[in-house]
Amino acid sequence: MKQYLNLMEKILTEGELRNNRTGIDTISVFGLQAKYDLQQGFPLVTTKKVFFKGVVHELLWFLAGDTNIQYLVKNNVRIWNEWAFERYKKTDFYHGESQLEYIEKIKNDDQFAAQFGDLGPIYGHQWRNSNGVDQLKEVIAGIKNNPNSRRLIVDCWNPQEISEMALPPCHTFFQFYVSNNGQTLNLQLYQRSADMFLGVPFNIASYSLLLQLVAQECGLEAGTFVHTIGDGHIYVNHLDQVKLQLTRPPYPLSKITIKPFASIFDVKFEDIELVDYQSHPLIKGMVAV
Ligand code: UFP
Repeated sequence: MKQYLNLMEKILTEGELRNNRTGIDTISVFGLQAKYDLQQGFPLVTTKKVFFKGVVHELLWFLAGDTNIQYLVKNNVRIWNEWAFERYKKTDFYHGESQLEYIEKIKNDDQFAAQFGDLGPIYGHQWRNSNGVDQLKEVIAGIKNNPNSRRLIVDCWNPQEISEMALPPCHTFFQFYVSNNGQTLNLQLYQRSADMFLGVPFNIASYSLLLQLVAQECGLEAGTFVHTIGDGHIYVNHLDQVKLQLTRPPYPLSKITIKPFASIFDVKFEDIELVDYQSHPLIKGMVAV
C-alpha cells in the first residue's frame, strides 16, 4: 500500500491550492499513477479501516446495471446518499425534508424510491446498457476470444448523457490487457478526478475486486491494477486526517476469495470473502458534495 501513501505525500509536497465547484479548496496534482500487483495481496488500504462491505455492494450494484440507490440504502451503504438527495432537492416534489427523512422513505417506500432514488445513467447504466451496448459483457467475451486485442475497453464518459447523471463519472474509462502468454489479466483505470482521502481507497478496492472477478470468470490469474489519475486531490478539510494516516505503518495486505461461479453477473454478496484484513482504526472526514 506504499504507492497510495506515496501519492498523498506527493500531493502534499508538490500540489497547488485550487478552488472548485464544492466550495472546499483542494491541494491538487495533475497526472498520477500507481500499480498494484494483486499477486502480492489485495490492495485494501490498511492505514485506516475501509468499509469493504460497501465496496462489494456498490460493485455488485454496478454489475447489475442498477442506478437506483434503494439497493444500497437497504444494505446500509450510504456513499451515494448525498448525490441522490441533492438531485431530489432540485425537483418540485421536495418539501424541505432532511436527508435522513428522504433516505428512510427510499428504504421503505418502493414507489417513492422508483421515482426519486435514481441517479441517472451513471456507471451501472453505462457498463451494461450504453445506448443499447452491454460494454461489460462484450469486453469479457473479448478477453476470452481475442485476448491480444487492444480494444478491451469500457467507457463511461457518454457525453450525450452526462447532463442527466447525478455526478459525471469519476472513474471514467478502463481497459483490460492479457499478458504472460495468455495467463494473466491486468486492468488499467483512468480516473479523471480523485478525492485521495475518501474516494480513492474505495476506488482501488473496487477495481481490484472487478479485476479479480473478471479474471476468475475468464480462467486467468489477476495481475496488476494500474490506477491512472487526472486531477488527484486532497481537500483542505482532510489534511489532518491524511497527515495522521501518513504516520501509520501499513499492515500486510489482505486477500479475497470468491466462490466458484459461471458468470460474474451471478455473483452474490456472500460469495466474496475478505480474508486477513488488518487495519488501523477508521478516520472520519466530510465528503465535499
Ligand atoms: N470522487 C472520487 N471517487 C469516486 C467518486 C467521486 O474520488 O468514485 F464518485 C470524488 C472526486 C471529486 C468529487 O472530489 O468526488 C467529484 O467532483 P467533480 O465531479 O467536481 O470532479
